[in-house]
Amino acid sequence: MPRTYLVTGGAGFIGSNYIRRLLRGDDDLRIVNLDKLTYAGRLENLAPVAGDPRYRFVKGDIADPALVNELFRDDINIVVNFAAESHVDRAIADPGHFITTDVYGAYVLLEAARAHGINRFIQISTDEVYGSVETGSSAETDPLMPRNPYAASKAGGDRLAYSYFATYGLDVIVTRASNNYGPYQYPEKFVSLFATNAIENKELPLYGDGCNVRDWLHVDDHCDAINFIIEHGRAGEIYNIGGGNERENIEVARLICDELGKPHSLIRLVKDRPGHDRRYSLDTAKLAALGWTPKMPFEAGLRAAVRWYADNRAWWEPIKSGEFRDYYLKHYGNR
Ligand code: NAD
Ligand code: TDX
Repeated sequence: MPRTYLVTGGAGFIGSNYIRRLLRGDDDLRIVNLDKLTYAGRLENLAPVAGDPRYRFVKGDIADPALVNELFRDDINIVVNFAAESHVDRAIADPGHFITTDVYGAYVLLEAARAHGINRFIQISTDEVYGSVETGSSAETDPLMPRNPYAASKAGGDRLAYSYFATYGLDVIVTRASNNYGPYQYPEKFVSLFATNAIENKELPLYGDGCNVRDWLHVDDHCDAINFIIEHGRAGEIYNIGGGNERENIEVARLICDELGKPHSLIRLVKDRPGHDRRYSLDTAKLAALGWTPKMPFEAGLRAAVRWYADNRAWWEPIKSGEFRDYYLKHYGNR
C-alpha cells in the first residue's frame, strides 16, 4: 500500500515546496493537499505537479470538522500540518484568523487523527514561540514566551499537538523552524518583499534600527529536515530546525541589493513593528545528534532566491499589483 500524506496549507510557500519535493522522485506515495486558498495560498505554486496522479488538491478549511473527517476516511498515514496564518504584521493588525486557523484548526486535525488513527502527525511550529532571545539559543526544553498574536497562536497549536501525544498517545512530533527563505514565498515577508521591491527600484522598509537578528533556513533544508524527522524522529518530541545563519536584518538587506546591483540607498529605516522580537536563535544540537544538519550556505542560498524573484516576475507581479497592494496601502499608506 502506498503511504498517504495529508499535507495542509500545501499551496503556501513551504507547503508547496514540500509537495513538489515529495513528488520529484517516483516514490509510491499519495498526497492529499487541503488548503483554504487564502491570500497566501496559490495554486500556481503547484502547477508543475498538478497533473501527477499521486496528487490530489482539496480546497477547504482545516477548521471544518465535517470536511476534515471526510478526508481522513481516505486512510491517511502521515499528517504534515503547515496550514496557518503566518505573517506577524497581519496578526498585529487583525489577530482573529490566527486563532481560528493556528489553534482551532490544529485541534480539528488532531481530533480527526485521533478518531481515525494515523502513523505520524507533524505539527509545523516555529522558533517564534520562544519569544525574543537576547543571549544564548533556545533549546527545545526552554519555556515559551510568545510576544505577538501569531507567535501566541502557534504556541497554542504547538502545545495542543503535544497534549494529544501525552493524553491520547497519538504519534505527534512538533518541529520549530527558524525563518525560511527561498522561491515561491509570498512577497510580504522580509526576503521576498525586499527582493521584489529592489527589482522594482522601490524602497526597502527596514523596521526600527535594522539590527534585529533572524536565523535563516533555506526552504529546501526545512523540507529535507521534515522528511528526516518523519523517518527518524521520536513520537512526543520537539525538534528545532535551524539554519545556523544568524544575521542582522540590515546585513541581509544589503546582500539583496548587492545581488541585484542596486544601491544601498534603497534601504529606508521606518517605524518599528510593535513588539518586534529582537533576536531568534535556535539550539539545534538535538536534531544534529539524530543525524540532520542544514546543507545550504546562506550567501549562496540567498543569491539563488533573489535570482529566482528576478527570473519569475510573472509569479509575483500579479500578487503585488492585486491583493497585496490593497493590503499594503491600507496598513502602511505610501510610505
Ligand atoms: P504561507 O502563509 O505561505 O502559507 C500558508 C498556507 O496555509 C496557504 O496556502 C493558506 O492558503 C493555507 N491556509 C491558511 N489558513 C488555512 C485554513 N484555515 N485551512 C487550510 N489552509 C489554510 O505560510 P508558510 O510561510 O508556508 O508557513 C507554513 C507553516 O510553516 C506555517 O505553519 C508557519 O507557521 C510555519 N513556519 C513558517 C516559517 C517561515 O519562515 N515562513 C518558519 C517557521 C515555521
Ligand atoms: O517590511 C519588513 N521590514 C522589516 O524590517 C518586514 C516584512 C520585515 N522586517 C523585519 C522584521 C523581522 O525582524 O525582518 C525580519 C523578518 O520579518 P518577517 O519576514 O515578517 O518574519 P518574522 O517576523 O521573523 O517571522 C517569520 O519567521 C517565523 C515568519 O513570517 C513566520 O511565519 C515564522 O514562523
